[in-house]
Amino acid sequence: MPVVSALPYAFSFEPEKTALLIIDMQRDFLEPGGFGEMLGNDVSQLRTTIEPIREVLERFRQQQLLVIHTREGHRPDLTDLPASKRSRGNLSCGIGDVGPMGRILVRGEAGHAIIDELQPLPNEPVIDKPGKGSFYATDLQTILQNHGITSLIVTGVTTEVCVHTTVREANDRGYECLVLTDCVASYFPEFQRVALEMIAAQGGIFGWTTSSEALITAFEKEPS
Ligand code: TIU
Repeated sequence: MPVVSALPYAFSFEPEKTALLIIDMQRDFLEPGGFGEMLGNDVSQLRTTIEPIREVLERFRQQQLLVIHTREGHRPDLTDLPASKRSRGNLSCGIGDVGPMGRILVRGEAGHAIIDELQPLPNEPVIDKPGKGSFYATDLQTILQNHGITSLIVTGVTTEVCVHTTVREANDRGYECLVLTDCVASYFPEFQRVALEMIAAQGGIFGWTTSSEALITAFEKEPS
């Protein structure tokens, strides 16, 4: 069984019971003109995650392990968009409005798509989620159960929002989560640091953290 050097202590996992979760690597969060920028953020800060995620993704594909992508977004008729989420932020161009990459955070629009660098393969499930957590109002848990998954390698954006919400949801459902520190990013450096510390604090209250390099080293020592 691969063992990864991690915080708060070593993380052991059975590769065939482990899925790679890539959260919301969408143009709306990583490219100018999308939801992230409409919220006032410098979206270029998240792009450091692309290359390390691509390397981990390559390992999972080579070993034919389960890879799951998520996208945050809403139905074109916005019937799954709570009024509270739509009005939050008093944005002049908010969810459902037309921006430079099409309607903001709406399924099927250019901005909603996963970035070119991390395009899913046809055999990789894509979870469309209306909220920040990947379990809320989705079939993620059913898919994980059907594949016998007990551990998740967690990557994507943003660390303190959709990554944290998902890790908390997963932890309460009994999944062991390892968050890759260089494969998650925040628009706020301070939140990145603290959000990662919060996961591994108190003996791993939500899970474990480590680098993509440490995970790849563990795979190389003990390929599945
Ligand atoms: N705003 C922000 O940091 N994040 C989100 O709205 N969604 C995700 O984190 N995917």
